[in-house]
Amino acid sequence: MITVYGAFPTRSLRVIWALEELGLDYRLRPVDLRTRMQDAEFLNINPAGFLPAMQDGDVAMVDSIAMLEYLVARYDGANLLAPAASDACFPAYQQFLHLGESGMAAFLNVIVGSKFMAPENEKDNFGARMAERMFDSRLALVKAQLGRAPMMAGERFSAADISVVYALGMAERLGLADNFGAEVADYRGRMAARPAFQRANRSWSPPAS
Ligand SMILES: N[C@@H](CCC(=O)N[C@@H](CS)C(=O)NCC(=O)O)C(=O)O
Repeated sequence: MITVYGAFPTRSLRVIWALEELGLDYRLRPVDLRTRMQDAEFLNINPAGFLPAMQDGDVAMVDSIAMLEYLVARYDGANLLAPAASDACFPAYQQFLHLGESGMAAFLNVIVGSKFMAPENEKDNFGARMAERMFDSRLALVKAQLGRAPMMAGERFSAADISVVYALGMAERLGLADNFGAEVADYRGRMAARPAFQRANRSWSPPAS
């Protein structure tokens, strides 16, 4: 049984969504972001204290994109979440799988820190404005892809959509969805309609504040 250490609305959604798409059994172990550094069981899996973390038998992992790649490599014999390396759509798959984190969500972490954790006089800062510009430039690549094809890997759903859709949702929660445009809105609607996405979202009960 795979255990996902997560919290709403963190990147654990990517892992849960992938597990739901693959029809694998899993257990969700909630971690409270506010008290995670006192959560000994969680810290045993990820001493660095960020989410998500995952345990699968002897395997303990961090980093949501690495986990997606692990699940694809170990459990996706039917190629539900990734094209074969020989497939013409593999390069786009690989690119957007990583771009969703390294080119999008990672920059948004800087904005989260500035908006919610920085002292008042440091909230509006050069780093946060630069992170927003970086995000927007990568968003343009997502928009260009949607001008060519319905999904990140082309005609077929893949883990690259899981990666990018999470980043788009995170951007929306930060008030950055104004320039998403119609194609991105339509794409998000199509992805949100997937039963596995809906089951993944239902698996959470947001912690009481
Ligand atoms: N690249 C990592 C990023 C992980 C990350 O930033 N997680 C956030 C929650 S979504 C977190 O735990 N932030 C608190 C921290 O980094 O200490 C991944 O994809 O898993």
